[in-house]
Parts: sequence; C-alpha cells; structure tokens
Amino acid sequence: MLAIVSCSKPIDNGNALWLPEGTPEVNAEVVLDEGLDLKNDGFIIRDTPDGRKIMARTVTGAMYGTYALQRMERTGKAEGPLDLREEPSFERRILNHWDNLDNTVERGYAGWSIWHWGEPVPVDLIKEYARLNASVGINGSVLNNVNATPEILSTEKLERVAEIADIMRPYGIRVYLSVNFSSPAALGGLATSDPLVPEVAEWWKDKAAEIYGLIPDFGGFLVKANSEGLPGPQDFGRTHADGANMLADALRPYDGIVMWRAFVYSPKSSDRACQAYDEFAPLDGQFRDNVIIQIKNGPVDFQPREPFSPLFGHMPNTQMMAELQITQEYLGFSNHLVYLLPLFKECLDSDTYCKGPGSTIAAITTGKTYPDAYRTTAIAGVANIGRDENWCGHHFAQSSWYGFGRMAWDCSLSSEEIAREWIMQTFTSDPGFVGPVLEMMMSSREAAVDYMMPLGLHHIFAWGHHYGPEPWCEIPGARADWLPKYYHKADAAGVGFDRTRSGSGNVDQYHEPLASIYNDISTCPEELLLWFHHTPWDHTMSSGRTLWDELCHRYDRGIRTVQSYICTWEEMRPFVDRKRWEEVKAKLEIQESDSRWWRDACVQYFQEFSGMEIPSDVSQPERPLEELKKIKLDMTHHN
Ligand code: BDP
Repeated sequence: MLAIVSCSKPIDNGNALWLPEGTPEVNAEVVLDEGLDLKNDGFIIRDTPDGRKIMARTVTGAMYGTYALQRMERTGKAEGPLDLREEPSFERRILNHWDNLDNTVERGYAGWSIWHWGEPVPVDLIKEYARLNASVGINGSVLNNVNATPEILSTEKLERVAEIADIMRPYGIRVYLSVNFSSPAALGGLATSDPLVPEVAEWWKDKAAEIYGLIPDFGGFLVKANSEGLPGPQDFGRTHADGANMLADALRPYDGIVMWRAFVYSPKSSDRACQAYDEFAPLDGQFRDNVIIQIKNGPVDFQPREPFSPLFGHMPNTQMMAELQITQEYLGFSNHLVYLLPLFKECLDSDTYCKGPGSTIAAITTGKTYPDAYRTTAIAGVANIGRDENWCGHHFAQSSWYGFGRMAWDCSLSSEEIAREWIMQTFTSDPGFVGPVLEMMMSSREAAVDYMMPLGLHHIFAWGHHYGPEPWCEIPGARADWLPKYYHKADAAGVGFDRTRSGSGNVDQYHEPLASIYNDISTCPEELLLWFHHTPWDHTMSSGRTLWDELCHRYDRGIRTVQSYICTWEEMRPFVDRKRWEEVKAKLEIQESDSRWWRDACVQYFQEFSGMEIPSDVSQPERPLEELKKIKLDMTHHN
C-alpha cells in the first residue's frame, strides 16, 4: 500500500507517483492501493476513525477522487460522514475536436484551434485544458477533424501529436486521431488504399508501429469513411466492416481501438433518416472486437430535436457509442444560451425496446444490454473549445462541456444536478442566483426548439452555416437532402415529413411499441409530430388548437422565454462580475433578436401554405418575409 499524506501540490511520494500539477487542495489523505476492488480509475471517499480518505488503485483515480471531493466541498455536499464509491459509466470519455491543421475549427465558434499547429506548442494552455477535462473525468481527445487530411499521419505531425500527448498524459488523457482512409495512397504513395490489398494493410501496420513508438498509450483512430465525399472502403467495392477491421488489426497489438462513424447517407432510400440504418444494420456481428461504431444521437444530424437513431437498437453483436455535439452547430453557435444536457440525456435515456423495456441507449452503450458484445465502452462529444478567453465563446457554453464530462463519468446524474454544480462552482452558491439561473439553463434547450423548429420540424436552416432560418432555401444543383424543403415538405395540405408506413417507412426501423406509436398520428408524441407525419394544418393538437395555431404559439413561447432570460439576467447583476455579466447580457440580446427572426421567417413562410390567420393572442411578425430573404450572413468562417 502506498500512502500519500497530502495532496496539495504535485507530490513525489518516493515511488515516482505524482498527482498532476494543479490538483486541488482538499481536506483528506490520498491512499493508493493497487489491491482495491475498483474498476477503471474509480475511487472511494470515506470518513474513517483516522480521518477522511480518498482511496484509489491508480494515480488518475486518486486525482478524480480529489476533484470529486473539491466539487462536494464547493457545492455543500462534503459534510460527513462520507462513504462513497464511484466508477465511471463509460470507460472512454472522449472529446472530438474538429480542428484542422490550418488552425481553423470546423463548426467551431470559439476561435482558432488550441493545438496551435505549426506554431510553438502552447504547453500551459494544453495543461490547463487537460486539467479542466480531468476535473470532470474526460480521458480522451481526438485532436483533429473527422474530415481528416492524410497529412496528420506524416512523421512531422505525429511528432507534434506526441508532444501534446506527453503534456496530457499526467492528467489521464489519451490522444486519438481522425484518419483519412486514402492515406496509404495519398501520403504513402501506394497505388491504392483498398483495405483488402496486403500492401495497404502493411502500410497501416507500419504506421501504427510508428505511432506507438512515439505515443505508447495512443488511444486509436476515429474514421469518417464514405460520408460526405470522404474516401472509404466502398470506393473499392469493400464494406465498412472490411475497412474498419483492417485498421483494427493494425492497432490490435497495441490495444488501440477504431471508432468507425455511422454518419453516412448515400441516397439508396428516399429518406435520409433511413440511410445509416440501411448501411450498417446488415453488418452487425462483422466487426472486430476493437471496433466501436460511433453513432450520432439522431438519424439525421444534431438537430435541436430528433428521435434517437434507430441503429442503437439494431446491432446487438456490435459495440456502439453515442456521438453528441457539444458545439452548437445547429443551436445558435456561441451566441445562444442553450444548456445541452437535457438533449444529451434525452438520447441516453431513450428506450429502444430492443430487448424489452429498459433497453435504453445508456444501457446499450455501457454494455449492460448486450454484455457479450462489449470489450470496452465509450462516449464522444464534439468539442466547443477554442482559443477564446472563456474557451467556448459563451460563458454558459462551458456548462455543456462540463456536463458532457460529468454525464460520461456518471450517466445516472440528472441534467439539473449537473447544472446546479456548474453554477455553484462557476459563479456563486447564493440561492438568489442559483435558483433563477438554474431555471434559465434547464428551460433553454426547449426554448431553442420552440423558436427554431418546434413540433418535430428539422433542418430548415440557411444553406452552409446552419445559423438562421431559411425554410424557403433553394440552391440549384445542391443535394436535395441538404435543403430545408426536403425536410419540411410544406404544401397546402399540411407540413412535415411522412415517415409512416404509408410514407418512407422509417417508423419500422424502431422496435415495437415505438414503431406503432410513431406511426399513428394520434399517439405520436407532439414533440416529434412533424418528424414522422405530414400533418394537416387544421389537425387538432392536445391543446385543442389547430396545428397552425399551435405552431404560432410555440414560436411565440420561445421568444417569450428568451425575453424572460434578459429580465432574469438583469436581476443577477449583483452576483456576477461586471465583465462576465455584460458579455452574457450582450449574447442574450442577440439570442432574443434571433428568436424573433426565426419566428418572422418561419411563421410567415409557412403561412403562405396554410393560408390561415396568425392567432391574435401571440406576438405578430415584425419584418416582412421579402426583407428576411435578403439576409445573407457570411458565417462559414466564423473564426
Ligand atoms: C455535420 C457538419 C459537418 C460535419 C459532419 C460530420 O455540418 O461540418 O463534417 O456533420 O459529422 O453536422 O461528419
């Protein structure tokens, strides 16, 4: 047994075991005991006759215990007697950075890449990043964009990756890389990247040897293949399984993994929501045991609300992990206050019914539903981090990063508990602040759904930047399924995508009873109505209103909720330093004005089809549609 008698600073206990720089001072003794029965960097915090102890098997576990106790001290939960034991829900808790080698960040709204490619290594910044992640239990970072360039695997870049890995290692964080499937040809000069050609497999094996020579604890590869124009095994007539397995074999000697993304939509079905399932479900059971299929929460693309991806319920012999988007690509960038944990939890808590009730996405991806299929468990969040002074562009956007980590560590925590912790540690634990701000955060995702895309509407964004509304958008020659009209299908009869059995049949990708519930307009949850049904404008909703009136009410409700945030924030002035208060205030004003923009655009556009009056008890559109159609924001390079 190794006892560390204090944990205030980096400690060399004589056994070359250190708690990393910056680990907080807490009122407890840290005890490392390799014989403890604890999984995966878990820890115990216990009050004993000799005082309070943090016990762990690993240094990383001890570090997590220290942060946990600090959190408890700061949130008023450290009163004794304590006896708690924590082990993570997911073994791999990973951030996906969509950072490019030119330091831009795809869908990043918080400045340039923190990795400073091509510039001196920002050691202190990376340490700080690692410490923030460690404090919530995140233990992996994919450093580069899923739209990966072959160059990331060049020796020069790998050496740089190794330097970053060295800085993060003490904090328990492993690095991973996104790789481009055509690297053997594009970087290695081979004639092909066909996964079944022996020279190609050899090339990847040599590359893996080079990587592990530099980074012994390298985590593995993330792969976007045959998706949105990226190369993949299908270019050579091979399957996703052929491609993933070839890479998995290269990483196997080092215990590395392949996270193979299921974000594909080759238009074999006329409904994009069906396509990932169509391609992947038939491959169940064909993947090596060091491959995990990484699946976005919804079947389309990180919309404000989607049903869960039906793939989760249909690969019982395959390891799966959820990919959530922390960066707010479709939720107002870093301008809108939208706390995302309710969205994340909605996904994890969704019951797929694949093995009867209780087969939630959390149960599946933590390996409980199909234990035989899982060698490792994981979860990924697309990072919202950049070089901005506050890391995320919006002070409140930090809460979704924090929350992703907390949920990945313990997926039974509620989004409210997580928000409360974050508020108390970030601002103040004064109840006069915590209560109103908690209410604001907890209602914010639903407010965004209301003012952007209520009742199951989706993907009616402006072309390219996904910020504002453009339900009318038409781009000659563009893929139909990148355009709003494909999704909303508004006409004189109604609005919404018919995914029922008489439509695209997507409902049958769900297990019963969901398939029948979604299929029937009278049982389909209203929040998903226009996702699954082309619904008549005069359809009666549970409120007693027509669909048209309800739609107008939802937009109005969204605006009113954001307006109430401005009032709340005014009252919070005494609790917050001037700088942060003003910065948040300025963003709330943008959000409020954007919410009216969404209402003006959507209500007036859809009115052209419904031909119905806007109810008199809601706020009325302010700007004419023709004026809104002229708005052209250049937000493609938001950095
Ligand atoms: C979409 C983004 C695009 C990503 C793609 C992906 O618009 O920038 O490359 O997803 O996840 O959400 O691969």
